Amino acid sequence: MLEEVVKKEFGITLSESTDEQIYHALLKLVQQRAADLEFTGRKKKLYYISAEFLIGKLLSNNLINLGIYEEIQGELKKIGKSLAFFEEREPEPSLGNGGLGRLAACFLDSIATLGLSGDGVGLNYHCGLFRQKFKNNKQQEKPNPWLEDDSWLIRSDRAFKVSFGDFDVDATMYDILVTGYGNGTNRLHLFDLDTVDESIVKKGIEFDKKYIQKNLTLFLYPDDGDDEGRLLRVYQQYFMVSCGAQLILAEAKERGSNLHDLADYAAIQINDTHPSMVIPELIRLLMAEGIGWEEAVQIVTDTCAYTNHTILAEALEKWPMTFLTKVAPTIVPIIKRLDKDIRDKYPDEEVAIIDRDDRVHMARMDIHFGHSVNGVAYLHTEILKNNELNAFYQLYPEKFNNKTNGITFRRWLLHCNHELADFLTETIGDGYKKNAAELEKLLTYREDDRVLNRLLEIKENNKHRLAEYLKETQGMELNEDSIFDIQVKRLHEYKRQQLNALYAIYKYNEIKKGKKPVRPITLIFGAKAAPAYKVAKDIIHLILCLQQLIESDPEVRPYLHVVMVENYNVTLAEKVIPACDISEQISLASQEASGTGNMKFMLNGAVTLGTEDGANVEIHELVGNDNIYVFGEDSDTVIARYKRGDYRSKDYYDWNKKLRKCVNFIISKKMLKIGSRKHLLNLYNELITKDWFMTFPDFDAYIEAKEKIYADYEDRRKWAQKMLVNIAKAGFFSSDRTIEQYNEDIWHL
Ligand code: 26V
Repeated sequence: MLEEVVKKEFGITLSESTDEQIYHALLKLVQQRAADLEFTGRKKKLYYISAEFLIGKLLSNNLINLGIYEEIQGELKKIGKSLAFFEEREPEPSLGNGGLGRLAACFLDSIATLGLSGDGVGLNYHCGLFRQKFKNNKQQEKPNPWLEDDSWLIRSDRAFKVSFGDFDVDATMYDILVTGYGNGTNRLHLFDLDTVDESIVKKGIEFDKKYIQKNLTLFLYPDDGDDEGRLLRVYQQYFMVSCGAQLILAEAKERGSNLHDLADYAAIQINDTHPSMVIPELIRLLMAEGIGWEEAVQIVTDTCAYTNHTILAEALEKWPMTFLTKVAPTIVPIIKRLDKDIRDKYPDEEVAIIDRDDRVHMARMDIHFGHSVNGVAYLHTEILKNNELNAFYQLYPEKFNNKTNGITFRRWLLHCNHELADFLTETIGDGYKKNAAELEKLLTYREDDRVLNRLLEIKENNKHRLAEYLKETQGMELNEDSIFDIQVKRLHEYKRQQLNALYAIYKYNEIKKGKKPVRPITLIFGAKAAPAYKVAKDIIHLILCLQQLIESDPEVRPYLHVVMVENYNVTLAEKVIPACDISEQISLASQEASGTGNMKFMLNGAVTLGTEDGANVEIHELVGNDNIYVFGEDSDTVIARYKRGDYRSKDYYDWNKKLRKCVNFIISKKMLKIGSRKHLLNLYNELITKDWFMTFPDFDAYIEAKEKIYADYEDRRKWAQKMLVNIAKAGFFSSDRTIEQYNEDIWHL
């Protein structure tokens, strides 16, 4: 198959080809095959508009989806090459920060797999999320360019003009083909400017934020640290939605729409508030086509739907009107008129679009002028309805619905865990690949020692693979006989990596006292902190200092190992997740909207140690009490305490000696010898004076839960049964299920 491509492209045989020629041929082959399978002739199309698509590497997934993985592997083997070599060579497009972006990528896979016509709409960042380096136990950020001459991007001939306040730009649209598993192909449209200039990057990831023509799509959005960065984000957002809206209208017309009937031709899913300006932009464009105000507003409302991904107040975007006036003056009168309409109808200040400080509340605009509002897990949607968005729920109960997140099993099982996938196929047939609910067939093997032993063996093999990989790439020495207890996700206080770090301190002290664990424990962390998020960086510092301390302590090191992997990204996740014994999902109850890592771990046979938060609640319900370890205060307790506003971490610190000892350790002599006084002291003070995400109240329960799960791990047969139940029950978390529900309830494709 590849043989023909190199012949056509280079006029040579495969064995004569260089690695670069083979890589080029692989991309070409996939793109030709995928293009042949494009969905055409459909009336209605979904546009999933999102500032982030954390797609990860695409080669293997595309080969799997196109059903040619084995064949290509064989063809390469014949000439003495491995597919793995080319997988490693492919740069990762890290076009997202975390969960929200990765979800968008899983959704694109499922949309195509289900045979639905739906495209992604986003931005072509030249540098994805920064590459993380550790130096002196601190995080450093480096640019992460991913574009090469040979890449998945295809330059399209669509071009759009976008008018900002002070100048116009000409946008170019690039496409990435999105293959479905055994089905057709959609597209991910990424907009860009030809004038973007990678040479303006200075030290680290700093760059001149003023010169929009040169920097607009240079980076995945920079953090909210300064006003210039925030303004650039608004430029990015308006650029994305203006291009997107023009594309949507042009394509709808091409499919036969007269725009009055736009909602019969297009569904737009707004992924969090980053694309919210698409609402006023579409209204503007429809009015420019001669449609009146009221009708234009109704058309847009019927077409758009909004997904909320977080209840964290700082993530609910509110843009100063001054920003919008500078960036997108043509939509300002529209936003003002929408605000006036709402104020005339509902006198409640809480639901107004523009507040008294002249800030535009993007989520409020989405809820009023979209027909659907969804949360991303059962608990999250309930919290939105009853708390955060209650005023809106009162107005529009019919708009609110839940869509529990999911993950694509193609990437998170078939691709990342070949051995498990093959064993499942041998055991229950391969129906589960298309219909994830069939994983439940595994339950009949609950008492089958051969199956249970094989699950343990596969886990061991995956631990071995991870150990080899980390040794080779990061110089780490993992003990493969230890328990792999893993917490990988963005660094955020609400996710409470600091709680896990306090446990490491606790265990360290116990071992020092002579209380050695039955089996060695390896606590694995992986996390990037937003560059301007100080406390998050202090927590990374703490973990890295603990790593160094324990590494150099021969008394403790044989029993406890703390490792923080560098530059945790999708590619690393694909190696870490299959190797996990214990999946740490320990966010403060009520704060993690859903989580999707929890689902990936479960599917790969890890057992969850978690709070009753996000989708953990649903995991708990599915696997039952015997197959998950749940601890900590519940969301009602936490929400009530936030409402009362009477949490004082110092009280817990004063009362709880065990806790106090661990917290004090952060600024102990041993630690200050290794780490920075400033950062460790900051973190210590943060915890005893604020601890906004309430780690202290859950401390004792967490330690108890950890000890219990480690003890239970020793009954290997029972543990294997827990693994089996987790895998068997993971079917619900296939993003195919999630997408079917979006389509059924919201999109109606
Ligand atoms: C906020 C910000 C603010 C600073 C600049 C960068 C930035 C980027 C993204 C966001 C919004 C983050 C929202 C988010 O990722 N939510 C996650 O969504 C997942 C998919 O629904 C869900 O599983 C996670 O629980 C939720 O935290």
